[in-house]
Amino acid sequence: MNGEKMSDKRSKILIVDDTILNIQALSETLGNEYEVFFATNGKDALSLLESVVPDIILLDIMMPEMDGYTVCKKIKSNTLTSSVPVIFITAINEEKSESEGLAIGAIDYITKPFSPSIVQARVRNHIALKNYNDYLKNLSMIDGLTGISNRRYFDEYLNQEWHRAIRNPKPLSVIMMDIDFFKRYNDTYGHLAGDDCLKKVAKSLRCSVSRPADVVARYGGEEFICILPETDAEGARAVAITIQQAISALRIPHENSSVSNHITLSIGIVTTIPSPAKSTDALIKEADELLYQAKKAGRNQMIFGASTVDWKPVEQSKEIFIGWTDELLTGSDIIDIQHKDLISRISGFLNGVGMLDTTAVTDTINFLFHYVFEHFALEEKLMMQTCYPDFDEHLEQHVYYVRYIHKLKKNKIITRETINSIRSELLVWFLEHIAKHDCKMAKHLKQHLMKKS
Ligand code: GH3
Ligand code: MG
Ligand code: MG
Repeated sequence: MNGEKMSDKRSKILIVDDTILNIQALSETLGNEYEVFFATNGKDALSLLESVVPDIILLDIMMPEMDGYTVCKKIKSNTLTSSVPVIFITAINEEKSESEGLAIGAIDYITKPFSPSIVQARVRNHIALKNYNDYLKNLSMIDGLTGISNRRYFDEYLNQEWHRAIRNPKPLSVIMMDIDFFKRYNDTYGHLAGDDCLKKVAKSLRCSVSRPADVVARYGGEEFICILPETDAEGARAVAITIQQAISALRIPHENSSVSNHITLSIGIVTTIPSPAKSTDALIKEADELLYQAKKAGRNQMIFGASTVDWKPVEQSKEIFIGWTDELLTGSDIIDIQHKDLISRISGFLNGVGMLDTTAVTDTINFLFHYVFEHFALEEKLMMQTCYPDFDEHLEQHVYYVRYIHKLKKNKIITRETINSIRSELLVWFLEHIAKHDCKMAKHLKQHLMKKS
């Protein structure tokens, strides 16, 4: 668990104010005791928060473009920053403004001109309270027997890393593990020995993951789980092999195991690129199913997921067949025709890309992106005309893809990475989008037509 001791380092404060003089005055008041960060507008503050999570935020209300209330709402709705206390520090000395500020999640409200000693005291109290809350939260997130993170912590951490990966697309891997024939172990050596074995396994797992962001947790009785953020299938495979070797090296005798004379694990591994169309529940379910397959196939082995993305450079990979299947039919002719056409063009392009020169590749990609935008526009028009109730949700997905494409297009030179991205992220997302969201939309369109006729 990433729990730093409370007194190890200076607490961090973020000051957000459009008046430099205010920032200066607050920095002088607090700079000795804390590490101070600042931003002069809401947008900069939010982008700073993507890399630094402070212990407290002092937030002005009246700022051009984005006011303090909006900034506060965004901070509170982001899982990475929702627990950071926000204090409004403002010239608006009105009851209504204060109660609104507190209602959207601020912990305190200080009016300007402020008294330095009162600001110091309030900030100190709120940080102490936050540290204590964090401490209690950490306690409730550690497994009592093994001392590693528990399932609660894992669920929260997975959720956090999942959303981080959606904002900044990167693969994420999960390894699910279960001790083989552990009931027999208890029956043979007793429950206390069983507990001791679980502790040894947990310690060994913890030593097998090396990156600071990797987390190992006890998921249930003799079941463990590991999350590897920013890790592709190759990386996850390497970690799983290290784990299996480490457990084997423990040489914990298990004379009644049918697969070995010492303790072994069965393992399920999934790698995915998180997107709004997918869910953490589905990811865990898949890992669990793979683990079950490993058990069925004889235990003491690892099985990888089918959705595991092939992350190798395009030149090394086999021909990819991404064809149309009738499962993708939405029931709306015009949309189906475009989907079929798009998929066949993208698939044809990806398979033939090795034979094209740079200009042809660039032209084709630009054409395809343009086609996708046109197609989205058509869907959006149909949804609007028919008052589709889930329009917002659908539009959000389109916006996500459009942003992603714009990001790809920013690189003027098409690289192998761009092609890989299209192949392993964008296309996979499109197929999921069609299967889930477009089919739902088409159903609505059909009902709408029937009502009209
Ligand atoms: P499989 O290879 O199919 O996983 O078989 P298994 O025996 O490991 O699985 P099963 O689910 O049948 O049994 C799990 C056992 O793990 C039963 C339970 O007594 C034991 N167990 C679960 N939690 C603890 C614990 O905290 N301490 C001890 N000593 N044993 C535990
Ligand atoms: Mg078991
Ligand atoms: Mg769509």
